[in-house]
Amino acid sequence: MFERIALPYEYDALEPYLNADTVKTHYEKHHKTYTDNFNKLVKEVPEFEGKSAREILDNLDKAPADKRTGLKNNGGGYYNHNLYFESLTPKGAKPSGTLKEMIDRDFGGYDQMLEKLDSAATAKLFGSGYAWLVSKNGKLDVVISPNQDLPEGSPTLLLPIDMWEHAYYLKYKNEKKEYVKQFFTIINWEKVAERLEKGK
Ligand code: MN3
Repeated sequence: MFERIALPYEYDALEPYLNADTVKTHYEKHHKTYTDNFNKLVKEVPEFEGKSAREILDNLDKAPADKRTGLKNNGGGYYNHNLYFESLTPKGAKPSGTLKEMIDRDFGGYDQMLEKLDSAATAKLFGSGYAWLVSKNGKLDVVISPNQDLPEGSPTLLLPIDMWEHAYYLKYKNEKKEYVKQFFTIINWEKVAERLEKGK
């Protein structure tokens, strides 16, 4: 059974950047639905018994053809939302240590990285999906993925920005850029650094 992470903060802890209603609906409705559907589908594919969500998502070609889309959408929804909710904290700070050094080396600085994430999230991505900070072969990069897809090429996923309207619309309406700007203030960079260190 795949389970949602327990939220590491209260629903209203990210106010005023993300309001309680948004966090609660996102976690209790959207994330729960993806998780329930993923569990139902995995049960029907014996090959995936005992596999991690990431292993399943990286091996969708081993699933029966009629189950692939469902597994991709709901498995991605399950996996990406665990990453997303765990990436946030009311005590947002700035990156430090090795992560900071890599940001400076690969983007030219923290602000330049945020600019890249912002333009990926608000300009490059069209429709629902994610902008991501990822690492591959020891290098950081910013990429996008549509729907609940994982980024192509199976990189280490460091930070997802959920750009589905359900992630921000209750508070920000069509002000995508404002959502992204506020999102930057509640990122748990320690968690991001931990993912970098652990690798995939
Ligand atoms: Mn979402």
